[in-house]
Amino acid sequence: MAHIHKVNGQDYVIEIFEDHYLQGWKLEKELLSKKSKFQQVDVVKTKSLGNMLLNDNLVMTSDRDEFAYHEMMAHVPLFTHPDPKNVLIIGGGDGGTAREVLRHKSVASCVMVEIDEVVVEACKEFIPTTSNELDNSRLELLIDDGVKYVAETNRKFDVVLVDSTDPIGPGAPLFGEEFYKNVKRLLNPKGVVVSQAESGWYLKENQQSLLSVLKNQFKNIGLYNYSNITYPGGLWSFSWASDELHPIHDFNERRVAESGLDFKYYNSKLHTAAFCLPQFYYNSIGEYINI
Ligand code: SPD
Repeated sequence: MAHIHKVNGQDYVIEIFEDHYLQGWKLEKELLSKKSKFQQVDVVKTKSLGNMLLNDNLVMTSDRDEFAYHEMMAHVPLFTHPDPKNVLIIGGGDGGTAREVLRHKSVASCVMVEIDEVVVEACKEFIPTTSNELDNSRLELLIDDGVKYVAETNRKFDVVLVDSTDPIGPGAPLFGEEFYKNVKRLLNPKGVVVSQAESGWYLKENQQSLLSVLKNQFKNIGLYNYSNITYPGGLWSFSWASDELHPIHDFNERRVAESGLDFKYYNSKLHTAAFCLPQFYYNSIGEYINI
């Protein structure tokens, strides 16, 4: 069951974050509540943000602002890599990241490894905004453990996107050393891995730990930010790690215009600007990054 709280006679779906912060949205309807093998999965309809997916009572995506996260996760690496053909998504069961990846014509194949089938089915039924490309013929959707997949596969990828939950439950190993050693092994020489990297407002220790893991494996390390409504603190981050590719020096903004794609959040100016961080970020994670 989602956490529902009554205020002034109205029901709100709430997220209690790390025992010290609570945020909520006026509830219109509970659409699904299911305990999977891995986590509690809920979909609710809210008044202001449309349908919303929560895993273990933490908001994962909402109709209203999902585009910001998924566009920034996919297009920054895909417009930097000179010719991204093979993409791997770890997690991403709502389908939003795959949807954005598949808009790139160069992408011949996208493998997505999601551990929880209940999340995929829930989004297919109730969140078509994100899940509408999950049946695309260029997408190979595997219901499997991403940690195991990267340890065992011999396939090679140009871009790996780690679209994980928070580092608790099934998401925890996706922030660890072993996982990234394997990711590095399956990247092509110009390969890049972009990961959801939590927030510098409330979760700086998570960012420090993820970036120190990446710094042990890769040469070019960076963090870039975007703003959203649903995640605690509003300002959220992605990490960048690659041995060869630099997200600013290797970015050719003409490719964005030439792609003919239109966006709701991403654009070529933001691509570069997103890597400029507030000073408190540099104070916290400056020692791990060189972009
Ligand atoms: N605190 C929420 C962080 C969740 C990040 N991943 C969301 C998945 C969206 N595709």
